[in-house]
Amino acid sequence: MTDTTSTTHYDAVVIGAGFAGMYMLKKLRDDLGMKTQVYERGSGVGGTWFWNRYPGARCDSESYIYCFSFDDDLLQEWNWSGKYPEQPEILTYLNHVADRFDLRNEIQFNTSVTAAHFNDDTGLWEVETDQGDRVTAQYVVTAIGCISTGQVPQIPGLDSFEGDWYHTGAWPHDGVEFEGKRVAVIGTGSSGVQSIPVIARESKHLTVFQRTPQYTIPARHETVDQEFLKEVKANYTEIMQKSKVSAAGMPYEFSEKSALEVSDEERTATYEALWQKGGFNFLFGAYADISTDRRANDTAAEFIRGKIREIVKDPETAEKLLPRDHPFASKRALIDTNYFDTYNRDNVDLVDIRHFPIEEITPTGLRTADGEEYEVDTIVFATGYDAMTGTFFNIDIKGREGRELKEKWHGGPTTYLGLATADFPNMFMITGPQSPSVLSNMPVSIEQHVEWIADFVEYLREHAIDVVDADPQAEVEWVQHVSDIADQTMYMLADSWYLGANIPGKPRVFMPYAGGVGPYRERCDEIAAAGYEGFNMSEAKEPVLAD
Ligand code: N01
Repeated sequence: MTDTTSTTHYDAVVIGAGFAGMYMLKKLRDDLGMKTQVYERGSGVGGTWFWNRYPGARCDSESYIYCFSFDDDLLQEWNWSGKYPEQPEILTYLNHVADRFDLRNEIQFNTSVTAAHFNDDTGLWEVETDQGDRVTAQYVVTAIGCISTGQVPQIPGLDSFEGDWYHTGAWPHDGVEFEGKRVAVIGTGSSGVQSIPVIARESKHLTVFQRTPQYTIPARHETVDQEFLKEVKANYTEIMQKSKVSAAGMPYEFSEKSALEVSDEERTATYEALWQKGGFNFLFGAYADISTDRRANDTAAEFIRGKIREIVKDPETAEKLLPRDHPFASKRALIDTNYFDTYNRDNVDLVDIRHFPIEEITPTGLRTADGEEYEVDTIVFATGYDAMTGTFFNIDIKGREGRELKEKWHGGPTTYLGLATADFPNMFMITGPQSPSVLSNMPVSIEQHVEWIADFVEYLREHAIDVVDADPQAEVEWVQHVSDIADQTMYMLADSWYLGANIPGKPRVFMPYAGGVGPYRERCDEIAAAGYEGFNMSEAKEPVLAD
């Protein structure tokens, strides 16, 4: 596609400037001395935190572990204010990181990569952007996020709607005025559960359109306890190390007990204590078999249903909110601030669209299949993402002999370690499909991938290897392993975006790796120690050096 004689050549092109792209740039540029170009579609750094500015947006990981750990001074100097960091605070942090490490010069903003084609003759990637850039690079690293292509369902009539509508993942930077407005929120995943309580407070009336009721645990959000932060800072090395070898990238205590080996009284007391403590403690700290044994899981699910009945005053509304069709934490586990309480407000209604889906959006609102009309001024789509693969497919990626990534992955993504995919040489994916990614505290998984990729690139340079590709057989075995692990979990029993179930026509394949952050890291390290087992390496026909 590109005339390589007239283009700029880079050692590496990185796509995206969120946590992943920023750190990858720093490693390649500062540690390996590589000429690196980052392309970022937003006008600033931050990735998901640049786009997700909806009311109530904050992270479910506690702030002291939702950050980079690669620099001790950075860890010591940054002071989080919220226990769970809010979007503006995370974005401020990421801007601070960009300034502190002088990253902006190599990031071209407002630029989407539209195509990346591997040239078999030169062993180089040819990259094009929507701003007319045509460059070559030895390596392409995707740092495009797992949840970055929003999905607005195809409901007839949206074009005719006379009010305003928004998707949570593409929120206007100057905010949305809800005062005096009748608002519809469609969707009750993480984004819905976070935004609904805030929109309820700000709007005249809120109607929530719920397809699947959710299990959610109170976050117990508060300002950071300064004494706690002091203790954290004194012990950061151990805390981060514990996170790196843990199951989910968080330094929590994990229970080793079975929910079925204790008395009903003891179990209820444990659940109650963890419900009061809040956050992911409930999921990790209760019982080891909640995520693998349906009977154990049922005990937690029933406890949460009891809490919903207790909190929500109107029994009919409470009944609609009870999750029954999937196990607890088989969809993304949620934590919330006043979610169920919100349904006690006079200005909030809940509409069950499982049985009577939204049939049409009219100029003045929404109509459901039972013929009910809901007049609204504003519609908020909290309807999620074409996760894990959608953003890859937005880019025309072609590997060896013009093979399209979209065609290779038409039955679901296939990768080696979630880091590479056979026939797409010299392309690395940060938190790609079949790595722990979205089942973990993301910065921990991102740092592991960035450091592993940088070590590998250094190894390749030291060994004068120009082209590296995942071995197809190693990939087949990894894909099988990912699937075998998933089959042992509750994840297979829900219609979730982990399985692509939210996107009509998407193959039902479990996309992240559920074997745990610690064991995954160990496997990656073993592979590296064995001379990067499972990768085929060769010299390029015409090596090209960046100036
Ligand atoms: O999206 P979701 P999200 N008609 O896919 C419903 C991360 N995140 O943006 O469950 C009607 O989870 C859908 O219903 P159902 C986090 O990893 C993190 O909330 O498919 N309804 C569901 O209720 C998270 O998991 C944070 O039946 C439709 C909702 O919309 C991921 O991003 C904050 C529909 C979508 O839920 C995505 O979360 C925010 C349709 N056609 C996000 N299509 C934090 O860390 C979908 N729905 C806090």
